[in-house]
Amino acid sequence: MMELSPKQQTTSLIQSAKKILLLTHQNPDADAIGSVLGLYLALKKLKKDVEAVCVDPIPSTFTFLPFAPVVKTNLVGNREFIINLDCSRTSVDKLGYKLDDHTLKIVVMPKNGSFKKEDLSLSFGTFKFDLIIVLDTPDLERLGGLYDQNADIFYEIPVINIDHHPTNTYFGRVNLVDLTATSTSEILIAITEALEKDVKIFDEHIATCFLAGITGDTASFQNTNTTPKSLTCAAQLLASGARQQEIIKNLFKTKTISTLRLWGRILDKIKEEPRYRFVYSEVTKQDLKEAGAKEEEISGVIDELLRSAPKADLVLLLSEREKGIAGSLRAIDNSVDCTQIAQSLGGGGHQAAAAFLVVGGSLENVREKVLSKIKEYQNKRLGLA
Ligand SMILES: [Mn+2]
Repeated sequence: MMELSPKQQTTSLIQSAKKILLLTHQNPDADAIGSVLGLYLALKKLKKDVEAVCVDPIPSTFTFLPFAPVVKTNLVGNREFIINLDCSRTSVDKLGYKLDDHTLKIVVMPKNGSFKKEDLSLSFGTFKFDLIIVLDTPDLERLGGLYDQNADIFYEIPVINIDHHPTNTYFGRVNLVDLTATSTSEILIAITEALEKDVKIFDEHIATCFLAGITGDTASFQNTNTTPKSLTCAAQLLASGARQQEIIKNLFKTKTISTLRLWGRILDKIKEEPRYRFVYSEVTKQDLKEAGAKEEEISGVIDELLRSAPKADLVLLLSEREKGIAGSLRAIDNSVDCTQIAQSLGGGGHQAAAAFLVVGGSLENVREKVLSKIKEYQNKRLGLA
């Protein structure tokens, strides 16, 4: 028998599963949310029990997506814990429980004789889920603690890993990783079609979710990762009723006053490194506070404005976050590989767009380190020195 391809394995695992858990990465982007919601809706049409979890709440830019509130921020009660009491020698007269500080005391009164410690045993019930699908997530750490807190379910339940990041670690039992796809949403179109046998699945909501993912990851078909296939996929989604204008409006055209204020600050701080052909800017916690903006409002500025900097091969945006100093890199010139710089700083991503997070260290220190990494990279690439 021929071995099944990852795509065939994915559809057959989905077909036989009853309760499916969908997960995506922390700090979710349009593709993370679009792929989770699109697949959630598709699986619902197949009458599956589905839960969707992302540790961070959906940024307000994406809450227009259909059924956005179904995505929860935590995973609760994935397995029963069972306390067994052997009653073959002693029978139970009364049973009660009380909560004593943080200890649950289960109180059993025997009918005759007494219970022994050996009569007691502990076990686990079955898992609430029989399949986990991780979307748009290069490694399990990017689930932001969901893996650490629930490691047992990742060992016992089959995991399907669907992604397009070149840094993917192939952590799944099935790994449907397509580096040529613009987005995870694009990969899911073929999966949804394969599942669409007896039941019609595609509708305007699912098409809208997947098109939002493709639109987000290609910056509305501007990025160098835009392929003929992605345009064909987008055409197909539009034909299925995807609400493209609504996507564009929410992803790119709707800005709150706080976002505009914040972007003003970032644009005001642009610095040029003409010799090394890059521009950069930064945003501090103070900027956020004074603009009345949230961390999630930072991200769009690099794609929408900084990338238009002339005579630059790449752009960098540093931001002071709760967790550390975050950096985003974008290639303006096709031959720049942002992953190389991001990886040297502990991050990852794609050729055209990559990111990293430096924990510990002031903005000044991190800036100095990052700038020297970029200069080193450009030195080699352009043969300066
Ligand atoms: Mn993606």
